[in-house]
Amino acid sequence: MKLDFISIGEVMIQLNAVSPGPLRYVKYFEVHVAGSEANMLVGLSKLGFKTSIITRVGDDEFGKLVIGFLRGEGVDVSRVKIDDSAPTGIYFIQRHFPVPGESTVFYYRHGSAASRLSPEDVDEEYVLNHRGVILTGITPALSSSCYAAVEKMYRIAKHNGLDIVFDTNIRMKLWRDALRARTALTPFLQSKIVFTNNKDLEVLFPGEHLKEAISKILGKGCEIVVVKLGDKGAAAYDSKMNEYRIEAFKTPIIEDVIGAGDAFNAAFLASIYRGLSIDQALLYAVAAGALVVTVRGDVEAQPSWKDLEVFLESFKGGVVLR
Ligand code: KDG
Repeated sequence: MKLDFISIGEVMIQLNAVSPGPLRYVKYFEVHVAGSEANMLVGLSKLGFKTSIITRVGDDEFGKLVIGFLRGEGVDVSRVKIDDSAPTGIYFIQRHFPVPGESTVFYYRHGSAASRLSPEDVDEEYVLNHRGVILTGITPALSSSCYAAVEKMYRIAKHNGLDIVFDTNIRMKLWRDALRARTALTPFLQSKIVFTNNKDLEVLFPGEHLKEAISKILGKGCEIVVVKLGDKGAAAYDSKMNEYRIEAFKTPIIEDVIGAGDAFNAAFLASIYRGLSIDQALLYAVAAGALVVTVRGDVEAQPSWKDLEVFLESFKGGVVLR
């Protein structure tokens, strides 16, 4: 029996500021395990899918935490390598400053174990044991060997008819240069489902109208493009360029918005692979995103199907929208 989804990427220790404001005044940090690809896999696992990750962690306490945490969330960690010559990456989150309601990430991941991922870590036979691969624009930015590893996974999936899901996830703090990001990531747009946002589309298709950019991605053979609009909700486009829109739920608490996009992706994918419509998938996706912003940490508030139903029920009789 095939597993459902596999991904490749860095899983880090997230040190989330317990109090809002500039980090230099923060006295306490809360420890979480996070990373966009792992977040999506955990989200899918909570929704009943079988997931696996390819990554590297350091031979340190944080590496042990990452492995134990992912295993506990049901992600297969048999392809996580322990590297004794580089540490597990960490990053900090500053909350509600300088923009209330927003969070800022500060990476301490240069030279980390995961930045040494390489094509040797991508075991073809193991990848082929899955139905789909999930890739993001983060891992290719970490190093040239990471780029080559992602490229290998993409090629294996393409040649063997696995579904490819790609989130553009452009982190300019990692790429530094828009042209570098555009050149590196454009080939991955030939995926079955592409998640993106307006900022990333501007990097990938500079100066082009949003709809033109989307139709170019669909023209590459992509079946669904999803544009995440943060607190404005999301829009999706199918291969005939039909548009589906949803507004975001207004949550009474915003602790930390980081990770909401990954929870959104997981719920959207889980719904599509369960055979639900794009409209229904968008509804579950914004619900999952809304839940994640209510807590610190990217994955702790990711929902099960039951949680999604309870959440939606609480909005019945008039969906409260932003
Ligand atoms: O999507 C959330 C991620 O951005 C966060 O957990 C950190 O993976 C991360 C990254 O590379 O920015």
